[in-house]
Amino acid sequence: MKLSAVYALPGRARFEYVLRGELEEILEFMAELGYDGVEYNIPDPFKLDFDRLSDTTEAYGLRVSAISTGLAYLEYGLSLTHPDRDVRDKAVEFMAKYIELASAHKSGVVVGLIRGKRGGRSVEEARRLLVDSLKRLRDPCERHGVNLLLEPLNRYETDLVNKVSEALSIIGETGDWVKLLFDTFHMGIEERSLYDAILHAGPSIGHVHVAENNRLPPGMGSIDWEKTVFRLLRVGYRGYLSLEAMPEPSLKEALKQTADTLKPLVTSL
Ligand SMILES: [Mn+2]
Repeated sequence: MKLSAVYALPGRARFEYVLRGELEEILEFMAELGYDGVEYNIPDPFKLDFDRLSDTTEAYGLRVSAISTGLAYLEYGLSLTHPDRDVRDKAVEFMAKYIELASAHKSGVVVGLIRGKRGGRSVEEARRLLVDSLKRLRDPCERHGVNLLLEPLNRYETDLVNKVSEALSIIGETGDWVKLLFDTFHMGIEERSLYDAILHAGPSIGHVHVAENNRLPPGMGSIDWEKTVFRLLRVGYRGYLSLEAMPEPSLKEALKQTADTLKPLVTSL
């Protein structure tokens, strides 16, 4: 397994659980701590010199671990289940562009907040729109060798796909080019047991976000990380553990705390 952290590219939307700041300074520090990759949360994939971003990342010996898309939802209100067909089309267009960018490092593209919310509609209706929009992305995914990463989120952030079982049922309809993104913070809220939920998700897990039960960096809460990592290994997961937590007590300490907690586990087990 490899270590990564989510970095948000500049934008207007507030999203507290990511790294922000001078990119090269952060990349240099991550490289020193033994991180392997960085996950970029990109507000607008059309307004970005991704080649340059990718070159800068590689210059520090890091890879792009994933591309996350929550800022496109927060800044532009784009969602794959929006009641307005034009907005859904725009969201699909954004996703296709993210997929193209992700092809450079064969990293997955996250379907988190951009899935949208039910907002008074039936589960069936919102779920059908989600499956339809995801299916429209199958071609670009296959063409670029990229997976989508469907992330169950806790009930306070969305009312559409909160649990592992719900994500697995969607994946059952789309096919396994859609993988499950397992976020330890969200699953600690939604599942009876975070650790058993890893076994339930099994080989569908395509990416992992790490944060404590209190959304602080690993080592500053009550999650048993040895058990978490062991369970992930048991289901055959070999991908990234990507930090998505409140950068406290400071950004650098959050990165160090995470590396100190997880690096010994991923290298020894
Ligand atoms: Mn997450």
